[in-house]
Amino acid sequence: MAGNRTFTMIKPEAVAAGHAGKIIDMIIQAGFEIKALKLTKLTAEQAGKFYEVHKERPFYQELVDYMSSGPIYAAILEKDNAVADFRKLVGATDPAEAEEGTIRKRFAKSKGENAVHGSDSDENAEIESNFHFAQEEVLA
Ligand code: IDP
Ligand code: MG
Repeated sequence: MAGNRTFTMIKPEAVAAGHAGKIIDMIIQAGFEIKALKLTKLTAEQAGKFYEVHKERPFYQELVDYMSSGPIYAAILEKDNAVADFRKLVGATDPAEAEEGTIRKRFAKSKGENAVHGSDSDENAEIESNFHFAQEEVLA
């Protein structure tokens, strides 16, 4: 992926609240190009696998229940320096600590229900993209 793509999900509470369109607009206005996009709903098993790295954390079960509680959007985004620039646009995990102008500052409800996911490395962006998308669903 050469460092120019990242993976995101618009999480269940943000979709349920009708914020998906506004969040996608913020992403596009920030200079990201959408290379793949789908509306889907994770099973508890899929959510558990996606967040397996957090298995030992105390909030793991809560996170799995939450992420499988309703529809999400999954997307692959392209931009120079995509992973770092998108984390900047997303803001801190806890919206109380997120900067003005970030997606989480504007839309997150809590540290758990925090509106969006953003990959934390090029390697994980690729793994997470492949988790959600088949090759033919992704633009070149
Ligand atoms: P990140 O999404 O900012 O990278 P991570 O530490 O990777 O944050 O945590 C993954 C997700 O787990 C968070 O986005 C959030 O939904 C949930 N989470 C993280 N910390 C807590 C917590 O203390 N309580 C409840 N949920 C949490
Ligand atoms: Mg993370």
